[in-house]
Amino acid sequence: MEAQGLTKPRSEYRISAGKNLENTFVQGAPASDETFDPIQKLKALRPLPFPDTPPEDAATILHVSMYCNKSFPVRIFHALSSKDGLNSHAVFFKNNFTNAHLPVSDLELTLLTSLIERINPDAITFSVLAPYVVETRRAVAAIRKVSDAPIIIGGKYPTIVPHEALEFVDYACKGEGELVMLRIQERLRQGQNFHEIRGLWHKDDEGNIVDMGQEQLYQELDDIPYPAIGEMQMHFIEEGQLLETDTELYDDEFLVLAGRGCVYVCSFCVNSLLIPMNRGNGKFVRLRSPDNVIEEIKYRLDRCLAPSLVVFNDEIFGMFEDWVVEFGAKYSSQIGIPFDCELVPSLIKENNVRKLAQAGMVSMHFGVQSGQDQIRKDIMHRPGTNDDLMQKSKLVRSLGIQPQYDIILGNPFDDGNSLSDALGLLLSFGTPIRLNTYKMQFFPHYPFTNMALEAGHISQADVSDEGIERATMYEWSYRPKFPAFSRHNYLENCIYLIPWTSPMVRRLLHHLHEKHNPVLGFVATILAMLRYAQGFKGIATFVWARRIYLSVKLIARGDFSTLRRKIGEVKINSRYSKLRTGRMLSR
Ligand code: B12
Ligand code: SF4
Repeated sequence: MEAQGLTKPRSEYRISAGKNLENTFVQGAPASDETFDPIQKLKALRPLPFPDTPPEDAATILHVSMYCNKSFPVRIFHALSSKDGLNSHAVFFKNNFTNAHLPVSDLELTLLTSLIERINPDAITFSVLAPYVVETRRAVAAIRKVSDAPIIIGGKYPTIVPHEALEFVDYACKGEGELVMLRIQERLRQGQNFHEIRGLWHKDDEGNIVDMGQEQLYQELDDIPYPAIGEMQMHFIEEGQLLETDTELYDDEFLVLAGRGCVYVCSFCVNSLLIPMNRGNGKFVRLRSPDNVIEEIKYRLDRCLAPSLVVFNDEIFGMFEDWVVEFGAKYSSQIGIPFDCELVPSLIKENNVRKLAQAGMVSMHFGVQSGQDQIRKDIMHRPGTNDDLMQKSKLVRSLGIQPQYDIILGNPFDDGNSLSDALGLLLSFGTPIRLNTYKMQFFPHYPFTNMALEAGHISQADVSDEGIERATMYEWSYRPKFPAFSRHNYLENCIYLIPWTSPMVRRLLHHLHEKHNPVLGFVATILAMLRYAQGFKGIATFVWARRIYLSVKLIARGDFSTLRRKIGEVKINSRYSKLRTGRMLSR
């Protein structure tokens, strides 16, 4: 570790966020005379349908999602508030387009504030992740000019630094929010403020921050309503327009969470903070029942126009055998479309994957993250060795599942040797290969960020709200480096090139894996830039050149059914391109 510029033992980088600020806040306590029971309420709301019309004379609540049309929390809260009899609206203020987010324009701010003037909400909530703090501040400042409604923020950003969020909003929710939201709704009905709610931080009359702790982790996930899809009063603002049609209806892939939580604490992931933060707060890993998940999928299938893939976004889908057996049987008999999921390679068990494959799983995210065991273990705090990864990859492919390997580049602890190992490992997985190349992000208080700061790889400016915004909005996926004569830089570009599997490119990559050659490294860099331009920039010439090439190949093979399918996909893609919901443009 010292060789990497790190002096402390591993566990010390994993401090829970805010620990160093202990005792600087006023300790608050939940209201002692509260008779309202949010758990009973949640259970009572569960069987209720989503109402068809807004209620008259009810309190109005507006939920704002920052940069995420798919936002699970905002869709869940819209369902929760509507079922609870409130006049609920959800605004999806901008979407997240990988590496190509669009900044908030003045016109879009006006669309938002005009909508708020029209709706005249009694409370406004925001769901915000760390990359969107700067734009959230702008939106809040604009809203303050047209509305006096209290503003409540939740999501990963305030969960980690609630005190910072209170610089610009009235209330900040630390942790999970369903029970908090039900209490807010009850207080709204009673015309009261939102002080003394467990999990909801605020300032007292002297301006001190009141630490309201965190709500328990809710265990019965089946009680929580499904995210609302295509329901009433959902508004979408993007590219200077306000749409009233839910973009999710047009997406051919839809995301589902069958559970919450993870068993690991990788240093670059939020779970390294959430797990210590939630000690003593209930089980962190929780699953919904298979029946409940299937019901949600049916609800979505009924609404979506051309669904073709279910994507389970859980961090550890398919880990428990009993669950997998029951889910597999029900999914294959009741749902006809394929699915994709994410499972940490160390948790892959042959039996489970076989059952999932039989149920319709066609691909699986497979986190490699680093090419060297020592970096993976000591710096990324992640389980698994290269040998283990090779075995698991073979197993998954032998069961007919396509692994989608994930690797993080831009890791400042990497060097030429570790990147060469990564290239070798990925080449050994063979072809065809799907690879997602992410760029390391430095989210505040994550152990990885603390390590990179201590080793001098990054500065505080990189961890500022603006620094995080820049990096995550425009460099979430790896962008090839140019020029790249150093072995370190061109090897990263070589890794980015792996999905191009023509024999010539493969030979080039194998050669560079073995030997340092800046000239061939330059050639690899140019190819990597072409791949980026074709995938992310969506440059029409590249996209169409590739389409024509594929069509000629399919015609030469006589594979007219695939050709027809691909043409259909292109038609749907272009028809709904404006409405598409922020996913990797490279697909
Ligand atoms: C599923 C997922 C996605 C999905 C859906 C995201 C979403 N907003 O729902 C997709 C694929 C679209 C996605 C995209 C992105 N993601 Co993502 N994603 C996740 C993942 C794996 C699970 C999150 C989730 O949906 N949980 C279930 C829901 C119900 O819980 P929740 O979001 O935590 O919300 C609860 C509380 O936070 C709270 N809450 C939330 N909002 C509010 C609002 C109020 C008013 C209240 C009271 C409470 C409250 O209550 C909710 C319910 O209990 C997390 C990892 C993790 N463990 O959280 C990463 C994670 C959230 N993603 C992350 C990132 C960076 C992104 C992207 C920026 C990537 C990119 N450049 O494209 C985008 C941004 C999208 C956005 N603007 O939200 C980071 C955020 C880092 C940070 N410190 O903020 C995470 C934490 C992963 C990580 N690297 O550590 N993501
Ligand atoms: S295994 Fe995945 S979800 Fe779990 S802590 Fe590591 S990166 Fe996060």
